[in-house]
Amino acid sequence: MSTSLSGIYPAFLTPLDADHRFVPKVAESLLLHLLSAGVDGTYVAGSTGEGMRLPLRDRRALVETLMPLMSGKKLIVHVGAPTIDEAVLLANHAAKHGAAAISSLPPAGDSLQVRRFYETLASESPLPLILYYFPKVAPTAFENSQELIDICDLPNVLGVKFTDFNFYLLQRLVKRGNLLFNGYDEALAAGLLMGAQGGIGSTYNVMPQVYLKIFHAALQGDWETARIWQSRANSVLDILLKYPFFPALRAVMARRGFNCGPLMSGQDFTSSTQHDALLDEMDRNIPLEVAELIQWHSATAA
Ligand code: MN9
Repeated sequence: MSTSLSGIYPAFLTPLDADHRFVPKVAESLLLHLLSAGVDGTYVAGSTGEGMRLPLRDRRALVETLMPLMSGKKLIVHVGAPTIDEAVLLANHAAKHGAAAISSLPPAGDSLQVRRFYETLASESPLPLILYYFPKVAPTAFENSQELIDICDLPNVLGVKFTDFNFYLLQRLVKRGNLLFNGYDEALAAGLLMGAQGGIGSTYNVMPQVYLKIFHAALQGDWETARIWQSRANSVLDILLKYPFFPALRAVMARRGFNCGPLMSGQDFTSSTQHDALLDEMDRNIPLEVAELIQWHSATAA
């Protein structure tokens, strides 16, 4: 039912200037870079893209900027917002501009409010809805897995962006016919092994080619190759996760030529020393195979 949206989707970083204004030019060049690496599309304005913190105007501008460049690849738009009305508005906007699907984090509140929110969004959205299961960030959204399964059964719910390590639950959802996107980059290979049809991740911005290797190996049932590339990806994640994570992502992308600016949240390194230490550690410890594949050039190399 749902394989047309399978594949590798970077959780797009929203480029901002020093005044937190959206910078379309950088967004365009980042998108073209990711598409030329071979990704299947991109997922915008989610947790990585800080959709919930962006003004609606910029969330619309993001879609309008990227959509004309997608050349057949899929745009998934996170429309999660403080009110259901805003989410529905964004869903309609995404549909009007040719996005492939919408997605939303659960709203704050108890599981009844979550069900009502998803019910309304699914029924009012012209585009299919991808739920966002992220218990670490929304621990009270579902009281048990049955509640998640029941929402998956609603009309117009296509699948789940699954950011958790409970692969048993992931597989149960796959078996019911839902499209599952693995959410933790650290475990893409494991998610694919258990039946996920793709992945959405923040560090796909940094090394899309590595996640594509994992995905293509998995498609061929070559789990040994998938495991090896996952292990290499995780050596990079080991570095990034030692630092404030979203600032680290932005620093690494800036080094790659995509200056995404500050975060809406204001989160930053504790000092410029910490920033420099991250890049230095990347230069020293990024696995050779990854450096070669993504063309990571160390600052000190000739
Ligand atoms: O769901 C992402 N989650 C967030 C996707 O960004 C909050 C992941 O890609 C993680 O950032 C990544 C690092 O833990 O796996």
